[in-house]
Amino acid sequence: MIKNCCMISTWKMSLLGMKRAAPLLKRNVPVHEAILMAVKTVEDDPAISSVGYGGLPNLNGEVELDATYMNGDTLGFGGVMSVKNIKNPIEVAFDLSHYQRNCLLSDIGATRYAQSKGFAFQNMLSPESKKRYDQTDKMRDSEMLEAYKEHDTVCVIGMDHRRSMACGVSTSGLFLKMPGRVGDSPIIGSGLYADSEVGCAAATGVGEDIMKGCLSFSIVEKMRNGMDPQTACETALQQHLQRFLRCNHSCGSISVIAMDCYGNAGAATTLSAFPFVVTDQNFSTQLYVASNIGGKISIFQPDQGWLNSYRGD
Ligand code: SD4
Repeated sequence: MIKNCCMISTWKMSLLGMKRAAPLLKRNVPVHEAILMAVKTVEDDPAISSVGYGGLPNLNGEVELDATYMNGDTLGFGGVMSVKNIKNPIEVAFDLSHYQRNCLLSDIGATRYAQSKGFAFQNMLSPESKKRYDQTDKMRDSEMLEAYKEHDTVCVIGMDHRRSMACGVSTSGLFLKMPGRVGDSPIIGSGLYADSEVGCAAATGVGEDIMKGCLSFSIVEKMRNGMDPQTACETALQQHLQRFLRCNHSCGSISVIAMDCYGNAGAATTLSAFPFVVTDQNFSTQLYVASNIGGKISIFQPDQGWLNSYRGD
């Protein structure tokens, strides 16, 4: 378990955004500002091929995005699903989290809402994402779709000086997904859950398999019942995998992160390497790796040799 944290996020690709968000928390801004900064930095980076601009195209060659925000004080949440040209879906999700009704919008309804509120639009298909689409065989078995190798959805959990907690998630979902397919990321309880009285959890990987266990809610409930975040992440994932085994169903890759309201953080994964980022209460931001070898999870800080050999984002 990692102690004295104020933010945790998925994948190495979130490092720059987390480094930009840390000084905001140091200046005692509300937690949403730090989360939006971290997620938007990932959404705007064309080199990151699984979130926002330059994300992974669907079967029709369009970048179709999902994003959610959950406020742990009010349990308010907002999300957009299957949106195509919204520049920063996380901003729209945050905006929607202020409403009690009509807060999870899809496709054309979400687009019209974003237009009416003046959010920025752009074509999210970068030259690189188009090239990746053009060069990939589209005839693969859709039942075999996996999370993109070594990078995926950005999930950011934060806690501010008032101990308000929140979580933001943004993704382009599975590469070559069916148009209209929605994964776990915009679904509270599955892709994320936030409760400032307890803590937050978030998930990345194959959304259909994450949703079958409502994994983020499952982790938060385990923390509510007294487990520390590391044990809660490992136990929820392990119980979920055992359940898959009992129905002879293979489970896609899944990684989870969590932080409790005391600033303790944890992570678990089905992968041999799942990098994640932690900002501590001195506002120093560090990369960690969760590793699953034969069902045993270890957490370590990677050295230069590990970083040199890591091929993911
Ligand atoms: C989803 N968990 O849509 C997300 C992200 C993902 O490859 O699958 N990325 O299922």
